[in-house]
Amino acid sequence: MKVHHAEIVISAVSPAQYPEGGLPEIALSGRSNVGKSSFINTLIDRKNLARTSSKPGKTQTLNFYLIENSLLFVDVPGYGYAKVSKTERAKWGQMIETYLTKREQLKAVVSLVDLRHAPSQEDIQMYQFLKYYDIPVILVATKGDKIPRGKWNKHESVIKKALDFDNNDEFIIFSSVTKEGKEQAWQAIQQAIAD
Ligand SMILES: Nc1nc2c(ncn2[C@@H]2O[C@H](COP(=O)(O)OP(=O)(O)OP(=O)(O)O)[C@@H](O)[C@H]2O)c(=O)[nH]1
Ligand SMILES: [Mg+2]
Repeated sequence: MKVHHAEIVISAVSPAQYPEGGLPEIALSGRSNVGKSSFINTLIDRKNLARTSSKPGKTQTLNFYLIENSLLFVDVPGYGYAKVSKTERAKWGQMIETYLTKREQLKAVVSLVDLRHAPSQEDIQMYQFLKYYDIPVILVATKGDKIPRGKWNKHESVIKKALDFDNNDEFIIFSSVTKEGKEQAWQAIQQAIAD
């Protein structure tokens, strides 16, 4: 898909600020630094609309990006950032849980993990949480450019096994550097919106 128009609508801290209009939403979840913002930028062909940084834990709000006036990407703050206080972590958990379980126009969650590593405990929890609530998941394994192609299958197996992956879900190896998996990701997103 070629994106001509993309803009940030709001950085929300509470449900009252979520955009109205009922457009379908696709949320991005994953540990801090896994590449959520880079994924959005790659899909919409922008360098830095969704802010990326070398500083993990930077995205602290739910950031809604309007794409082609037809759908919204919701950049969710990353988990697993050590330097966050317990209180902040609990607040974060509440905000995400409310959004993920109550938002009617949420069509799917793109759950990102790092292709290089076995999933963390939090990655596993997030995936199982989404399965429990029957929220459609698109699993995206990022930073594919950092692993030689010949080893992709092995890494994919490790991730699937740890997550107890449901083979009905989409699994996409992705790279924001080479754009690997970009078209597959768009297809999965459009499918999720159509369902
Ligand atoms: N080599 C490589 N680097 C990547 C890829 N995706 C992201 N990165 C790098 O990883 C770092 C973190 O990327 P972000 O997109 O900011 O990660 P995030 O998940 O949005 O992080 P938070 O907002 O802190 O939760 C940046 O330095 C990116 O350039 C990828 O596919 N390949
Ligand atoms: Mg980010």
